[in-house]
Amino acid sequence: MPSQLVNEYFREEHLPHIWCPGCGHGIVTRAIVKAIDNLGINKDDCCIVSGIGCSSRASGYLDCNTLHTIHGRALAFATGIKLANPELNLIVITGDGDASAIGGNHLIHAARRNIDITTVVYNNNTYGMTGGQYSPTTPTGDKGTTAPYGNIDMNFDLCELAKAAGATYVSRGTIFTANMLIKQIEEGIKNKGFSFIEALTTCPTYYGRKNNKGDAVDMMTYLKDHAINVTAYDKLTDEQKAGKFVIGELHRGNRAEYTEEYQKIIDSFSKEC
Ligand SMILES: Cc1ncc(C[n+]2csc(CCOP(=O)(O)OP(=O)(O)O)c2C)c(N)n1
Ligand code: SF4
Repeated sequence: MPSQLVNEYFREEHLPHIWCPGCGHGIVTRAIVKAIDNLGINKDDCCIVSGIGCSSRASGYLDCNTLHTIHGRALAFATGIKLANPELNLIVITGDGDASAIGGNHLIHAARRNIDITTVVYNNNTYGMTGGQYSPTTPTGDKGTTAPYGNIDMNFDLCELAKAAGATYVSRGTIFTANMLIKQIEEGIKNKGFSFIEALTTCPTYYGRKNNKGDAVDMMTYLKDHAINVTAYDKLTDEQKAGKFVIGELHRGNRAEYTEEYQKIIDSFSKEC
């Protein structure tokens, strides 16, 4: 990352970061910083809120208004901040466990309300921070410390979940397609409503090691070889889609945004008084 971006957006006194060599979380964090910078948003007009996990540590490194909250609750905190100060650009940083296990209900309801928050899920298919337990996005059959014989649960498609719950911008990117990920986060920030970006990332230390995925480079190569852009993906047969996953912009909706609807109620009372 250019030193100008590091100087401007990172709290150098909080570095070095805790991430393992080869962890993909730094690439996602860089994409968020680049998106804010490209959009020309003043960092003091941004509020970054995270839960708990390796990914959620990112909020502490960034020199915006930041809150490192409790496991699964980042969206609940972010909702309160956004309602109190609708002018702020709210960005939530969360892991797949944080967002879709303990925080699953908050995710569903933030999407349902279409509140103007951009959520970036660092999906490494595992609970990294606590040692590689399986999460709701661990593929069926894959191993975790809590699934030593293979996970028998069906894994969530987080983008389908966000879309069904009411998000008005949904996209999936990877740490390999880093420039595309920056653009996706930019689009998410620009969308006036709930934006959901699933960033597929890597945990070589736990998920990779437990599932014989090779080293960090092998895991990135896997993302490169199996990701197909949505325009090409839609033309494939079901057989051709097997083993691949779709990336790109997956959904856009057009609904009233929550803080604006809330403001209308406040305004109607002030007229009465
Ligand atoms: C209420 C509560 N339950 C459990 C934990 C333990 N815990 C901390 S981080 C974490 C999982 C984080 O996984 P994920 O959100 O996928 O992020 P990653 O570490 O993989 O980036 C868990 C279970 C906690 N801190 N608080
Ligand atoms: S444990 Fe996994 S997710 Fe956590 S820093 Fe290490 S590689 Fe990244």
